[in-house]
Amino acid sequence: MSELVLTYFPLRGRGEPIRLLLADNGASWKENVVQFSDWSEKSPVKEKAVFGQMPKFSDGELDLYQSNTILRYLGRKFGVAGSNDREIALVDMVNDGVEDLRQKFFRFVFFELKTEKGKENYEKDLPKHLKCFERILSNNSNGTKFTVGDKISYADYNLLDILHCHQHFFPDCLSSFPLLTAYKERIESRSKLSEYLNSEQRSSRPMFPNRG
Ligand code: GSN
Repeated sequence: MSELVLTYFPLRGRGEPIRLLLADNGASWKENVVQFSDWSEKSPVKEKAVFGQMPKFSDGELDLYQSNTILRYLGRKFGVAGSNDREIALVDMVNDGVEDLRQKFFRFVFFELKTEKGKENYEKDLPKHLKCFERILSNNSNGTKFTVGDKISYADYNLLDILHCHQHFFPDCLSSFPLLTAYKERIESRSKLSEYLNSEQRSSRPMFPNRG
């Protein structure tokens, strides 16, 4: 297998769902860490980036940007992108739903979190979004498996990460969602994933710059 390299800031951020996928599927990858001080309009790594942003993921000669493109690529590479046309479409749909929530979450972290009122409003609105994922789970084997079908998919790694992000700020946010709570615990206890989640490299990587 060719060398897999994730180029990103020293953060979980948009790199983390990719790492969860790689870890759970037993892949070895290299971390190419770009420090914030080395990132500017003039830096070669930014100039070369197709959209001027990271993460970048390299599989041998192939360089990919856009975190969801990378997830879909790795999903296909490791056989975790849905098993037929129906599942492939549903996995894509769930992943787009996670992306919508991630964008709301970024706005929260970078703007709304600055005021008590902003934080309160976000917390009040959050169950409306989490409920959508609870319902997705209940519609697939009564919530006993994954978001789609019988097998984990790249959308599940992305969802697990966005749940972690929310629990960081709102530790009880899943308390009224029994299926999401059990789903999260089930995924976290998968052996390779649990090894990664408990690793030093993971716990030493902050979720966001200067925000813990
Ligand atoms: O999903 C993606 O990879 C893109 N749609 C967004 C990538 C992105 O926003 N990258 C940020 C870091 S992660 N998030 O906040 C980034 O490279 N920021 C530095 C910059 O100069 O824009």
